[in-house]
Amino acid sequence: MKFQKICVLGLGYIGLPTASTFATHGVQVIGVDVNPEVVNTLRNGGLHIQEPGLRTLVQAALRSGNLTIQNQPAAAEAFIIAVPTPFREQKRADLRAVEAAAQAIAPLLQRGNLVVLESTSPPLTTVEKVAPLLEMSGLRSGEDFYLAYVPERVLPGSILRELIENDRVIGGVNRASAEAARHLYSLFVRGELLLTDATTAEMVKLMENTYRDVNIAVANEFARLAERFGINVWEAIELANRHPRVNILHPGPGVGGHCISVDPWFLVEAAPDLARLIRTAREVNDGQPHHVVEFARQAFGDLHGLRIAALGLAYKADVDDLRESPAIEICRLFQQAGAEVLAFEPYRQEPQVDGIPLGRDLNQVLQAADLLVVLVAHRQFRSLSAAAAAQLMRHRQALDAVNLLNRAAWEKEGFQVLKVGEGLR
Ligand code: SAJ
Repeated sequence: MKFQKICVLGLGYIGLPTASTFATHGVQVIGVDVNPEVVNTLRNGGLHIQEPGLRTLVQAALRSGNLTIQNQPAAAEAFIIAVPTPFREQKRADLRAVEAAAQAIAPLLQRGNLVVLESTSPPLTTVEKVAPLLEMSGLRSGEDFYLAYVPERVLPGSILRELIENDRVIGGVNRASAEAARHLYSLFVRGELLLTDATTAEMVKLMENTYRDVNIAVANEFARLAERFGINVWEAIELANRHPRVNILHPGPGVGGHCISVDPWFLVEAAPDLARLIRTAREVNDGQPHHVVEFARQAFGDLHGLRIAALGLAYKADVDDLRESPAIEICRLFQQAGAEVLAFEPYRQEPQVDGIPLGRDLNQVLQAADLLVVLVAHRQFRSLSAAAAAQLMRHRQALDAVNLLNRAAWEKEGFQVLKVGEGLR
């Protein structure tokens, strides 16, 4: 089976790198996005998202003439659906974009085509939701056309490398579909291609992110316990991780992003009577921003009127993505408590984000602040000097949610330093 022309629906963090990588491997790719701004930006040589190496890759794909950007899908030998699956009210999966993509493909579908769903989806979405929509074409999935679920597993910040190197799980609605999808991904994936059925592949994806969420939740709970017992959780984790079968993750301000903070809910929604630990872990991680603000209140007293310099709004270090960011929630909670927040996010230039004003640079944000709050461990913040901050700030108080500040260096400059996971002194 040869794939010379494919159509990728959704040009976000997954679809755009995937479309561009196929294009730079000699495949003709129609990249589709329903957002006209995204289409215009890409057509004019711009990028609407940031990811290391992505600009060079997209430019190479466009220059090769293999990648074209459109707002509607067109006939192709394979279709890849890489649209978002956020959640709606009550933490229920919002499959409207997946359904719309399948509906848009159905009239274009021809015998022998392959359709792949990559978007993270609740169990049974491929066979119960996507297949029937595609079959409106009059063609039968697995017989007249191939259908597979192939989850993406790339880590934001390392997407381009992981896209090629990671093993891929290929879930076909039948064996022939899995084989067809294997052919497609073998065009550029150097990791192993592991074949299974579509529902298992959906479950695998959800299990991976749920596993990480539950492990972060236990780390956050350990941090709270350490705070109560007056010990340093970071040291305790390092020591516990010297055990050959223990690998505790990092506590922090909470869990954000469009994956780990969302996906476990798909399992809770599908089987609330069974997914009890999963729900609790979600609640622990969702509660972490409140916990951090309460911790600050205990240490620094009334937050009303406090001028806060907040470092970082992204959902994690060294990315520009703000989706579900716990840093944003913490800033909002500080605002609700009457504090005046000015944030610095090196990856964003807009004057404000969700009602949180952004400063132009570190100095402006630190100027006359009463409390420095480190919310994201961006590379740019690692060289932050305690002496320089001490010069600029009105009061020498710091709250570190990501274990970035060197306590001794900051205390030497007269700072009162509060760290998530370390008991009050
Ligand atoms: N976090 C912690 N402590 C840790 C690790 C992470 O608090 O020890 C926080 C981060 O700060 C962030 C959130 O968790 O707010 C998620 O970050 P992450 O780096 O763990 O994961 P994502 O969401 O960027 O990417 C995940 C990855 N999944 C797994 O590692 C199992 C990635 O491989 C997936 O492809 C991606 O979700 C996805 O698209 O589903």
